[in-house]
Amino acid sequence: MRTQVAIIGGGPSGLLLSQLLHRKGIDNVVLERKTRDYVLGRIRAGILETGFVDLMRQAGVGARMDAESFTHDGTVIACGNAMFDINFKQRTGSHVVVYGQTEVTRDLYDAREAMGGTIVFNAENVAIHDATGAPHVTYESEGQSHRLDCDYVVGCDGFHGVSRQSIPRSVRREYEKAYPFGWLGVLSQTPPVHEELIYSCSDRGFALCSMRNANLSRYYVQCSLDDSPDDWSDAAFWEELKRRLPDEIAAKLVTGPSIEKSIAPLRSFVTEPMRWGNLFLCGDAAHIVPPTGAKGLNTAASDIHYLYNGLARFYLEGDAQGLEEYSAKALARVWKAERFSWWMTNLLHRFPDQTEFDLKMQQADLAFLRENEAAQTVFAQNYVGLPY
Ligand code: RFL
Ligand code: PHB
Repeated sequence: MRTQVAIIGGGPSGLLLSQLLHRKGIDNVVLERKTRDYVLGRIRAGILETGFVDLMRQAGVGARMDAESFTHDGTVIACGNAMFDINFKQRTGSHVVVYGQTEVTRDLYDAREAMGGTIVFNAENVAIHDATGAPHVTYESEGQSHRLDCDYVVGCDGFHGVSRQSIPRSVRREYEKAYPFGWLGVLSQTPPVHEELIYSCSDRGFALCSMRNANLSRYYVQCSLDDSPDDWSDAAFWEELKRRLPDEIAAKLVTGPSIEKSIAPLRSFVTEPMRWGNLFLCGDAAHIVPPTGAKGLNTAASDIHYLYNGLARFYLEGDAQGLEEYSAKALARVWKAERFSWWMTNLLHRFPDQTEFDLKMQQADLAFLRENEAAQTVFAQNYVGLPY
């Protein structure tokens, strides 16, 4: 088999790139290790920047998102019983959109199917060969070995994928920070406790109130890395969440059975460069942020924006400059999202080895954010997403 662009990974990054390229007449094949249902079963991001929303529309998959998503003009920061609002619209003229990653991925799969795009599910033992020459990808599917020749390989295979590992250690530089806690997340068929998201810090640790729609809520509490979801009954989760929220919010919280419960460790990670020969990395394959600030999926989308435009320029105009600039442009934006996510994580979580001084610094940082309009503008600019 031969294609122009071989895309490894059928998560949101791979599917979005595949859909955008196909609409420009650029042939591509997506190789996904799991099944469609497995990918759609992962409950992850919920907040989209307007840059992401525009890309979905460019990809011709904006209709359901435009009809069913919710615009959020601000967010609440709580600390103990004190709360304040950061108004994105007032500070930046922009907003974010609440629409789950599951829905984004479902819309992309539906669109790929409708256009007759090639997605190989259950692709096993994917390997990239000759990335700096004439590349090809080998894989196994239904017990048979396959070879896919291509001009370019794009690694959209997430943090645990093979693409990043295919770049020699001597070329790759990795930057990493692991945090000493995780997030326990619960999805429940209950109305959200508040119209906006609430990021809450308390003496017992961080909590987040988020949502998917009028009757679907997503909540998180900071937890120990030693915890497993089975250690947390629904009752224990709701009790702990309430204790970490301002009293007036806890009193309004509607609880119900969890329909999903999982723990995600928190990590900051960047690999450089994001291109090696004819292999490009996008999304979680190249970088991870802690979820505080909702930047993971949105940073994947900005990678796709740069790479899609680079590939389109190359195939349609014969100009490789966009591809030459891809790694530097993508990384410049990635590092700013890394900084914001790291800062927000440090601001709102309890750290096991935190000193009295560290606590005072957090409190001063929060007080400054509450009182200072310029600080709120900086927060809002980062949260709604820096320009592409
Ligand atoms: P994904 O979604 O991990 O998809 C990678 C795909 O590649 C496949 N794969 C392979 N396929 C073939 N061969 C191999 N060897 C392969 N290895 C892996 C996998 O099966 C998978 O289908 O990466 P992608 O597409 O780059 O998308 C990134 C996003 O999923 C991620 O950044 C976000 O979910 C992060 N994130 C959030 N981001 C936001 O922008 N806003 C949020 O509100 C937000 N909340 C979150 C999050 C991530 C979370 N967790 C669990 C990590 C909340 C949580 C709890
Ligand atoms: C979510 O709704 O899953 C979500 C929202 C905001 C975040 C992280 C996760 O910062």
